[in-house]
Amino acid sequence: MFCYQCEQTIGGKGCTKAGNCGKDAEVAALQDLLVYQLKGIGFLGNEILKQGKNIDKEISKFVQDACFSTLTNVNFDPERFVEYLNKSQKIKENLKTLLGNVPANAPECVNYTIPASKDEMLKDAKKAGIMYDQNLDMNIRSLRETLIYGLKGMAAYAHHAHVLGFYDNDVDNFFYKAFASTIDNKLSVDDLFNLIMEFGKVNLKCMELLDKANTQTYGNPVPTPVLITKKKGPFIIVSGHDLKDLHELLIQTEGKGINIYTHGEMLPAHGYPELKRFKHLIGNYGGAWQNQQNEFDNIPGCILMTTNCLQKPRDSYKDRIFTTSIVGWPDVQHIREIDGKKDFTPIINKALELGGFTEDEPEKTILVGFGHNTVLSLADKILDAVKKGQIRHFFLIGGCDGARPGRNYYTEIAQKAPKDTIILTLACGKYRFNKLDFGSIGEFPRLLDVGQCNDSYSAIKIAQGLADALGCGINDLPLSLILSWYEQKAVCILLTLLSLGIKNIYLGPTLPAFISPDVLQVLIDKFNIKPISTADAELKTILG
Ligand code: FS2
Ligand code: SF4
Repeated sequence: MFCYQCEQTIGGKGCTKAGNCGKDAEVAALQDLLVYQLKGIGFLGNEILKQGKNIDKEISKFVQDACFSTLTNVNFDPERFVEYLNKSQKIKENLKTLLGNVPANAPECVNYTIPASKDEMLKDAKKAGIMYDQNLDMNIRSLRETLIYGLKGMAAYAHHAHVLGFYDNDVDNFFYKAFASTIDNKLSVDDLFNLIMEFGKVNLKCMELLDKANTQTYGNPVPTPVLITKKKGPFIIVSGHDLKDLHELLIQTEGKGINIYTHGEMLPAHGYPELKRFKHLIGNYGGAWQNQQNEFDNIPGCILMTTNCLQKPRDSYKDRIFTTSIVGWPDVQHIREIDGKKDFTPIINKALELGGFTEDEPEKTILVGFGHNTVLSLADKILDAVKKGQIRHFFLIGGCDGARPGRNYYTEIAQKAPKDTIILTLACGKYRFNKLDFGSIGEFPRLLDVGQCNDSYSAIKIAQGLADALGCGINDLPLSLILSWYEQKAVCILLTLLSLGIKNIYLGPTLPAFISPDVLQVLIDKFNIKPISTADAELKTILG
């Protein structure tokens, strides 16, 4: 196997025997073959779109869900990948029929046929590996892989919008064009770079679509205190990013005496009016994803994983963790959607059987709910505070959390940011500091939780809104972006920020292994992107 798509890739170079994430060589091979199939589907879809024909939404949904399934910490179940691979072949055949004649010079993946058995699939997967073509120019490989990882992130956002009934043709169609481009040997380094910038803009549309889907379905998030301590009684912890799964579970558990806790990236759900009205959405449990094995150990309740980030479940809780949607782990109970409905009865019964926590802990809360609607409704007051010198600077400290020790940098920079600065945060990296007391500046809390990584659109909208009000560009705002990355959603967000011309981003804890030295130099030259150093040095550079 060879995989270098995430930040914890072994030795900062690539996972070759097994993934640090828990992905084994078999699943890695099946994922490679699935991406190979998506490239073939991309070629056919792109040719169909060039003919002016439409592609069925269900096919686009499959492309995006299959792509999402290969994102880090989502699906580790080989049998589910065999299902995706078999379905991908049917879709290829459908697209060939829709296209009519397949061009004679079509790449090999277009005419490849998935074999009948998993063993044969595993043999074929070798030619689908990232490093299979040893002669490929390293910059071309770097840009192709960057585009594919961006697509994996965008697939996650598109998936969440689709489940709420929101689609965008430009977003759906771009998947075909982009996958086709990754097998087009005519494209130069410059062509691929331009395509990646185009991708960034399309991803902005996708994030806007998801924002619309979430806020039109559940209302605009509002500032909300969230309990972070335990309450007596049976419970289910809901992790991942999918608001619809959480909503459905809240409906099915109402009146049953079960408390629902959010976990990880589900924390911002407490701010949505249509979710917070459920009284049994009781609080938030634990910290960021990489602590789950300790935090779920032997708990007297259940866990529902709606998306990434899943780690290998310990035996002590394997019987009480459930997956749904794209997520999977072999031998872990999976709740499927049947005829548009999910039946959560097995997890509900298990939570009642386990009995839950036996006593209440003394209460503590944190505050969430500072999406673009709330923050921009305060824009006049914020700008007034800036003009009066009460707010000197804004820091957006956001992105993924992870296990590397170097990530303490993010805690340190938040703690050392002077008292006349505001910290905006989003995604699971916030758990490094979101339980600390930062105080307030007048009526504004100094720490504003904008939402999930899926809400990066909100942060862009806030920055744009403040820039418009001040009559300047985003790069001229007293704002610094200090980002942490781990998986491929962070890749797509970074590409969107770059496509908007945003400069001087600090990125850590390490730089992606799939970015070649030449590509990195272009990013430095064009965007002045900087690897993080130390909190003290950064604060000195930023604040002077
Ligand atoms: Fe965090 Fe993990 Fe949100 Fe990422 S929960 S690192 O995949 O999606 O951010
Ligand atoms: Fe390694 Fe990350 Fe790939 Fe897992 S997803 S195999 S940790 S590079």
